[in-house]
Amino acid sequence: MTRSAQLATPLLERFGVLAQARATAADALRATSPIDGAEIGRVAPVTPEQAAERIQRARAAFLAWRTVPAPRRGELVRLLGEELRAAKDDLGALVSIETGKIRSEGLGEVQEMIDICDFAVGLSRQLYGLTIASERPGHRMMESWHPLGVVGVISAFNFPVAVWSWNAALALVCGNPVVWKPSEKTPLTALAVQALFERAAARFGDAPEGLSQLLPGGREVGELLVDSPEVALVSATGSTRMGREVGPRVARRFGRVLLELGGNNAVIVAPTADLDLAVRGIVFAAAGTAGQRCTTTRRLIVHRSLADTLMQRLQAAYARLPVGDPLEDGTLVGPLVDQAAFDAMQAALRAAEAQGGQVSGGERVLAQQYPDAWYVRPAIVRMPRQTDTVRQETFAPILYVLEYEHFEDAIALQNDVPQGLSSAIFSNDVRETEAFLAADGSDCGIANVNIGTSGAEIGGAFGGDKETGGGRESGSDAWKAYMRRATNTINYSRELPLAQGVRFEV
Ligand code: UN1
Repeated sequence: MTRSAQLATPLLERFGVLAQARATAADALRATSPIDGAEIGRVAPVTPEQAAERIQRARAAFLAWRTVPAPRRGELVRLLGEELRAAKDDLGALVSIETGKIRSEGLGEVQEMIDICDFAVGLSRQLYGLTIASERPGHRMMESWHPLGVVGVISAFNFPVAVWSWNAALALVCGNPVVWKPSEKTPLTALAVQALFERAAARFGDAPEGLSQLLPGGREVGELLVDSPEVALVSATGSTRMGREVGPRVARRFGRVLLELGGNNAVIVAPTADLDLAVRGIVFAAAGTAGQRCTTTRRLIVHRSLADTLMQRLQAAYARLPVGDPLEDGTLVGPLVDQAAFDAMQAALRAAEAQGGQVSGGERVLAQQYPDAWYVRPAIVRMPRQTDTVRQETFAPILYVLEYEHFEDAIALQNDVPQGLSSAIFSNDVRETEAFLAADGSDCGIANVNIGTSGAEIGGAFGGDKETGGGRESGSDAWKAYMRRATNTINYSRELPLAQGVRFEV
């Protein structure tokens, strides 16, 4: 048995999913660890019939769950949070093994799940509607928020479990069951999370059967979820290409979508920036998670006067970055998820070079030790301008560096990409930072000052506009996407005045 399989096996055993992770079917999904490329499990995909049946089961659960008082629904999410706390080390380790994240980021992902559970428990007592002044005497208006229906979740490999939790914790307190199609690259962490959910449901006692359903499988399974009229909301995280297909398909049946697609996140470094902060913020956001977050910093827009100094400092920091086994203490950059990710990175670097870029780093490392895994030195590429390649999202640690002279040009460059997820400015000039945050500043769903683009907390709404898809998950009032709104007008008078002064008397 390889090392990654050796480490994964006892974890799967503790979650009680080892048998499910040892499927023998010819079409089983193969989970491999990016750490060494070795197989760590096989999971049987659902057949179309099973998928339809699980969606039906969720639908049946909805009919019961929607009438359970929201604070009681919150109790189930509280128990889920407890299970996650108890399993944090094991689940964090499994996330690291299945995705190649460093230990601290695997644990951080589970912490993010715990945080959203806590948030959702509080929210379960705060699903407020408004009362609204009526124009008619003896009338009152209000709005009520009701459970929506089955929520379908399609998640990506890079946050294999946190994305489910942002959706599931809110959906559950909002009165909705969840049907989850995890990335086919990460079926094992999905099995583990489903097992934790079932433990929480068993402790809860009278939760309707089928509140959380797992649909392991490939694209066809995702399509079933997208096309099912029983699925009221499809929350999909992944590439813009995927979103372009999912959005219209769900719209065709008048379903609701929540899309979390690509990002092409930039950091602006202005002349007054605290460079120590900027260097730390940029290195974590650009090279951390091996560049495989949707919030990863992919572009650096630096004032001309600082460009050489900042480049030197970044290059020195990059040279010290420990790349290697993500389970080892001290490693900061783990592997890319697979060879396809490596090939895409190399293709982007060659294209950037052809467009005038000066590349440093980006080469494969540790190939002798791990012939089937894909470790790279994070790359910095100084670009003469924002070319086609820079405007695309490549899911790898490539930081393109662009220079600016006037502040307005920095904002224009920042916004001149198709994506609109996250952005940041390092500056101590309040005029600049406020301009960056203003209506005609950054056009992203996330705009930060003096911190990097990645690592958002769950308390805010998470998501972005343009090709990022427009969805918002997690904190603030993102819960509203998971409920349907009813406007109620109540007449407590003995008259029947019509709105807008219309007269209609027989
Ligand atoms: C993602 O990469 O899909 O802000 C989500 C962050 C994390 C979430 C990333 N909280 O980087």
